[in-house]
Amino acid sequence: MLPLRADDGYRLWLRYDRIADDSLRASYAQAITEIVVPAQPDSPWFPRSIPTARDELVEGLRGLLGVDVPVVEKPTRDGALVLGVLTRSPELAALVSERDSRAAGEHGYIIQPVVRDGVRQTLLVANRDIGVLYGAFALLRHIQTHRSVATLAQISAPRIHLRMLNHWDNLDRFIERGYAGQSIWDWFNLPDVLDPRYRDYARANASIGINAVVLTNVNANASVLTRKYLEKVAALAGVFRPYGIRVFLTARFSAPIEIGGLKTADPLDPAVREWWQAKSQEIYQLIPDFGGFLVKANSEGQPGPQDYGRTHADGANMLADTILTRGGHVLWRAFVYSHEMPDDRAKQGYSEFQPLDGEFRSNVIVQVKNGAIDFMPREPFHPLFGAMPRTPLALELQITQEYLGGSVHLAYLAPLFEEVLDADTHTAGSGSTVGRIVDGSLDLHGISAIAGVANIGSDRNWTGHPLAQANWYAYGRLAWDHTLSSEAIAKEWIRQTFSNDPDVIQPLAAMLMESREAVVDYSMPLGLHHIMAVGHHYGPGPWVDVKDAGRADWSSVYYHRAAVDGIGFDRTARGSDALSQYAKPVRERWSDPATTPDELLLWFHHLPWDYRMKSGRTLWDELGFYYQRGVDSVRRFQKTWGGLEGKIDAPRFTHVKALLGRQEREAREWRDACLLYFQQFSKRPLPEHVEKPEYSLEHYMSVKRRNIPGDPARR
Ligand code: GCW
Repeated sequence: MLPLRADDGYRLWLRYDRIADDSLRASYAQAITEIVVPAQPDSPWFPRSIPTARDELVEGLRGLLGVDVPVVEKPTRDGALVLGVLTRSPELAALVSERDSRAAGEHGYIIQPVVRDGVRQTLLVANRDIGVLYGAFALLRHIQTHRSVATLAQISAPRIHLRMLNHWDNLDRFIERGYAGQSIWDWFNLPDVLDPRYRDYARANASIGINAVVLTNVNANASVLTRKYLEKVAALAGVFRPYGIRVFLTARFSAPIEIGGLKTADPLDPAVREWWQAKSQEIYQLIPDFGGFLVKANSEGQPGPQDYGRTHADGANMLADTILTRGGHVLWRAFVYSHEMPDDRAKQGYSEFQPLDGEFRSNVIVQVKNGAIDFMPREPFHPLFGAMPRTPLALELQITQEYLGGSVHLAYLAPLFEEVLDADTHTAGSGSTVGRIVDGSLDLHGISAIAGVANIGSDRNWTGHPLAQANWYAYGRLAWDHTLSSEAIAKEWIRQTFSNDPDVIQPLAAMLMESREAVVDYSMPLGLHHIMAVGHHYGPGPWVDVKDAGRADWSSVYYHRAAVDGIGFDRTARGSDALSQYAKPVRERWSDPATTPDELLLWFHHLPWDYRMKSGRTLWDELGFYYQRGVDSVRRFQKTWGGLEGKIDAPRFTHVKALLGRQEREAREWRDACLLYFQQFSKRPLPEHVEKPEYSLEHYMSVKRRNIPGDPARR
């Protein structure tokens, strides 16, 4: 066998390398002999989406099949692949049943074999142009993953309207919590120079159905709203448009003061309203399909309506009014908490937002993180889900691994995303899952949104860790259809990104599927949370206290509450009573340690060190068991990966191997540092099965990590 071609990862899952199996290649070549693009006027909403689909198919098939499939205007022979938009082609519409066309919805697609005038053809059609592009990518995926031509027929439609990426990118190209280089937005050279990466980024997103991107950090800089920057934004929007991607910006609430010269940013002040009105108009002149604003207000020092005694609804509605008639949306974040509040941080988002249900304009979406604290390796679902039925809620997930080892540690996040989407809130009876709340089907909302904080940067392979590309991919696939399984997505991704060889797919998928749980095990098992190093958040820091952190709710001791009597945060009625924010069946189940799942135990309960776990072990021994299990898992990943040598190209093989080596070392550090720290309180020997720590607690506590990527304080 020839050595595999080196791959630098730039092509992501869109590699389109030639299929080696001759008969398989021939079966596809026979199924698609020509691409038919009927002469049709361009769509004003998705200009050039059809030619883009055509080009993608021609390029993709050239790579996969090694043939140049001709493009024609009318079907001439068996195997014609006919592209078209049903609303503009009565002839094609007549071939598709009304039911199928409805099932494809506004942005989905239909791939359907037909025989017309004795010619065997495949329709690739949609109700809007963008659906044809999505269908083209689906067809290429079908071929890339070596699925049979017999199963080509499919109908698919996204369940959520706005499938967004949130970039936490600053105008100086620093990415907050970014671990894969600098921002890919080269603001200095925009709008004159359009880096080819912009198009490749748009292609990758369109291939998985992402249709909205917020270009800038939620810790916002008002400058992006100045004319000079808006022209740069417009240039990016122009590149993205054929790919069906709308651009959003973060709006700094104090912008009227900072760039508008006003004295106030009070949302009820007429001058402020006028300023935003004019600003929105200016934006729409430059970017007619501008998506809207994402706002972080009165959170972690950001300005907001509360600075003027107004509510979040006052602020959101004022902005929403300025873009309503243009079809724009305001995504208003519910990630708010204050250290001046004596209340449990986990309760504050709910307390502030739940009473505002029903007060938001129709084009406001409240964006809620998956959990009530902050993207921990595991959190119970946020209690706001299901608690604001009159308000569309967007689910905010974090693709970048702020608390899961940056782009050093392997953590395939689809199981985390799936766990949240499938969580049953019981707010409107059983089956009230987060997924059904977010997609709008439970409360019948006309608009729905999901957001993922991007892990994309200027690194050649986009995401730093070669396997972290899977998180971008899986996020997009779940945003399209949250009922897909994370394992199926992993396999699909592996087939496209590495190989269709079952000896690669099986072991690699198994390793991906276990990887997030491994990180939970060696860093924050059994519901422990927020015990990482302060500031950059990389590595263990269970000892971080208010002196180190500057405020209690940024410390670790606030969350784990380890003491001689036990460990864990009591959120029952005896403690902070955060459980009162959940629906009764959930509250009851989680109020009793005996019925709380082990994975969430210390999130909700403070328990003695010798508390008897379901396994029969004491809590202290169980903690040791989990920390050790996490380390063991990483060692198993190293073995699995080692077994793939020769089946994965050398550059990517070597890169991942090196990263796994480092992850194993750092998993041990997490285990040793945490167990030694907690042992001060448990005063019990380390359980037998746990390896002896390499260093003393003092050593781990003295480790200073500097210049960690993504740390805003580093700059
Ligand atoms: O997770 C925390 C991060 C901050 C981030 C904030 C937020 C953008 O540490 O860096 O700020 O959440 O989501 O607003």
